[in-house]
Parts: sequence; structure tokens; C-alpha cells
Amino acid sequence: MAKHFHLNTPLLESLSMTKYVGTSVYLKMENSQPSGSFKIRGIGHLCQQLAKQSKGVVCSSGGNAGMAAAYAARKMGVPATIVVPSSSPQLVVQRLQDQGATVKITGRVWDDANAEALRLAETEGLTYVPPFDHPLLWQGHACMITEVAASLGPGVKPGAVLLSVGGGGLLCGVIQGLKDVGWTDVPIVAMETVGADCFNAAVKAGRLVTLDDITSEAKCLGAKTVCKKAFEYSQSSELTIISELVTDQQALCAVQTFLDEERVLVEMACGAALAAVYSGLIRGLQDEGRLPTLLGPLLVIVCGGSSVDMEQLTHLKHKLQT
Ligand code: PLV
Repeated sequence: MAKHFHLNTPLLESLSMTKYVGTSVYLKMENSQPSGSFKIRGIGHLCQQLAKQSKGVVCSSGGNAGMAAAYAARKMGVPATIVVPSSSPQLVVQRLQDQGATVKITGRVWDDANAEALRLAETEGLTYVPPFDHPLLWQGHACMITEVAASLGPGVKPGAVLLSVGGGGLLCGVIQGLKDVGWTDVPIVAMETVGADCFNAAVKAGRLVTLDDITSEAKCLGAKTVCKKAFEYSQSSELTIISELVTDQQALCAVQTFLDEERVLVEMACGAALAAVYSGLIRGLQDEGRLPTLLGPLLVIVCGGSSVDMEQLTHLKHKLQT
């Protein structure tokens, strides 16, 4: 079996994004991972550690963690059951089935699907694969930053990192990676959409907050509570994490601009991070002095996502009237 399931993804300079930010921008193209998103790094790692002898894995997901679990399980010859909420688009269900997974639709939001996955793990003796809250996931995601350091070469350090937050697994993994390469002084801009903003709510309240509902269309950011580790990092005096929100409309516009300018289609969960560039939010943070005027390049984690195709894009455009 392969040593690991993820690829060393390209780090591309974006001249078009540079125009919006005023400093060079590098895109870490996690959309080009085998399962369509960064999730394969952590989930591949976790499955290799925990599921080698498993009679089957079960993963709760908005879509992409499930895609990664189904991919890893297929490569390992282990059956996979993926539990998604009814809010996940049909195209995700189809793609999961194409990966050979059994798909179960339970509840309205990810938290409902997760309760069912935990129940199945217990009753059926399956290995539970969490989508964002596990040290092995963070360890697996961390290699993304090691790769960036190698691609940028000695002496070049990002001025800031821009990423999306759902349950906080990507954030924890990136912080782990920044620690590994000695970049803990690099500020992180952590983006969510309004209506899928559990990290922002926790940062504002100074404690973990469980949202009443997920009202954003960025369903893959739709965990009602962020993981404890991500919240703890937000409270740490050694790190600078700036939590910001965009609207669904801004995230969708960003998906379209990215498609036009970079010729790559990503989902809304990723659009949330890209919108920080296109909406002028990063510029604004610099003007306000909340983000230092970037000397080093802005590193954008293009987290990717499989919950999108032209039909879904048209559907969202109509629904959000952009
Ligand atoms: N999506 C998770 C959680 O959903 C999932 O089950 O797939 N970008 C993309 C494309 C994602 O799919 C996700 C997470 C994120 C960003 C955010 O990552 P996280 O959850 O580790 O903060 C409910």
C-alpha cells in the first residue's frame, strides 16, 4: 500500500489576486488532492493509523471528509459508510457512491449525521472517522505547511495565512504545521460564512458556542460547534488568529471570480476564504492595522471541495440572487 494517500500539491503564484492584496499571493492548491480537498491529508493519516484491521469505517460529513474517508477506505480494501445530512447536495451522494461507499442520509445538519455515525460505530463495531476533531487529523493536515516551506525555499516566510473554518480541523492542522516549521508568528485569517460561524461566535463569546442552526449555503462549514482545540488556539497569546465573516453572496461571488481568473472550480466552503481577497477584506485589515502590511506573500489555502458542479453553481446563483 502507498505510504500515504495525499499528493504534494502545487503552490501557484496568483498575479490576479496580487492586484487585490497589494503583495504577492500564493495558492496552495488542495483542490487537486485525490478526494478533491485537503481532507485526505488528515483522514488518510488517521485511517492508516486506526483502520488497518477494521471491519469498516464510518464517517459523518458535510461531504468532503466523507470523500476522503471513502477514498482511503477503498485504497485500503475496507468498507466505508458515510453519513451525510439532507442538506448535502445529491451530487455529493453520487460522488461518494462512485467511491464505493455506502451513503446514509440522516438529519438536517452535520451534527445530526454525526450522532448517527457515532451510533453506528458503537452498534456495528465500525471505526469512527471524525471529520475535524482529532489530533491525528491535525497531524496529517500539518504536512501542507511543510510542503509550502519547501516550495517557497529558505528565507521566504508568508506574511499571513488565509483559510476557511468549519469545525476547525484545518485551522488546527495549519497551526500544527506552522509550529513544525517555526512560523508561529505568521498571522492567520480564519474565514467563515454568516450562518456557519461557530468559530467566530466562540471567539466573540470567549467560550465554545453551539449555534441554533446552520443557515449558510456553505454546508461544508456547517458544524454547530467548533472543536475545543481551535477555540483554545484562539485564546493563545502566542498566535494571531483573526476571525472574520463573509456573506454567502460574497463566498459565491468569490467562487465565480476564482473560476474566471484561476480557471478552477471550488465549493462555497472554499469561497469563504477566497472572498477575503476579492471583497477587499484583507486590504481592509491591513489598512486598519489589524494585519501588518504584508511583507511576505499571502498564503491562501485553496481547500477545494467536491460539492460543486455547473448545475449546483447555477442553483446557488439563483437561490442567492448573485
Ligand atoms: N468540511 C467537513 C465538515 O463539514 C466535511 O465533513 O467535509 N473546506 C472544505 C472544502 C471542507 O469540506 C471543510 C470541512 C472545510 C473547508 C473546513 O474544515 P474544518 O472542518 O476542518 O474546519 C461540516
